[in-house]
Amino acid sequence: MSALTPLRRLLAGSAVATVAAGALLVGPAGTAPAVSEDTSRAASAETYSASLRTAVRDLPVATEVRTGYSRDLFRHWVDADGDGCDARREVLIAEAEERPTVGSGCSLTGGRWFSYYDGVSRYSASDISVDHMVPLAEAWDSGARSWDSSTRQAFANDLGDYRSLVGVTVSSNSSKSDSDPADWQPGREQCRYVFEYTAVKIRWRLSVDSAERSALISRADSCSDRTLTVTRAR
Ligand SMILES: [Ca+2]
Ligand SMILES: [Ca+2]
Repeated sequence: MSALTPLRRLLAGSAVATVAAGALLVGPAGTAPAVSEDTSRAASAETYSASLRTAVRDLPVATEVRTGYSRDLFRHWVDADGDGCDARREVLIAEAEERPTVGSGCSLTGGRWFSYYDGVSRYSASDISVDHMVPLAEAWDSGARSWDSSTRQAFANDLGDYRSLVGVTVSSNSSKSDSDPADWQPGREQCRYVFEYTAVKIRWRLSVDSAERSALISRADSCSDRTLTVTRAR
């Protein structure tokens, strides 16, 4: 993934982020927000910042409950900004290392993507899955079961933080399935994975189970202790 990707993701998702997260530090074009910006919304956005090792220890611990879960309870791949491209395609376009041609109905032709879970490139959008960093079922277990449907939809289509949705190979996405980091971590870049996973849990105020907490701490303690900053979505 190129170094520009987070900025490109931020810009691509800016309209959604303004609605879902309530605030951005910069305007859609990277400019300072206008003075007239809705200050009540801006004031409601809370930013969390801590070192990775502190952040994993800050995650609230709770018993997880799968009862009642259905993937259908998270409406996903919506086109929130109405530009014809659903959230999945927005991510594919934003993360492409070589931009695909975008045709009618947001069909994607060509392009190149790098899947950091397994370190391989793919040259067709159909070979890339857009993974929910925190799987939908894991989110349900760890807090989303008490959310309303619009919050679950915002989570499942979150373009407001580049870490929430990630384009990876179909095979690595299916090997991950609904697992949390106690049961699955990618074959490479485990530090990046734990950093991004923790950021998404914090962004959505999700809890962890005790095995998950242990796995996150164990991994984080072997990683560079860089600062994790995240804007809360709720
Ligand atoms: Ca769209
Ligand atoms: Ca878990």
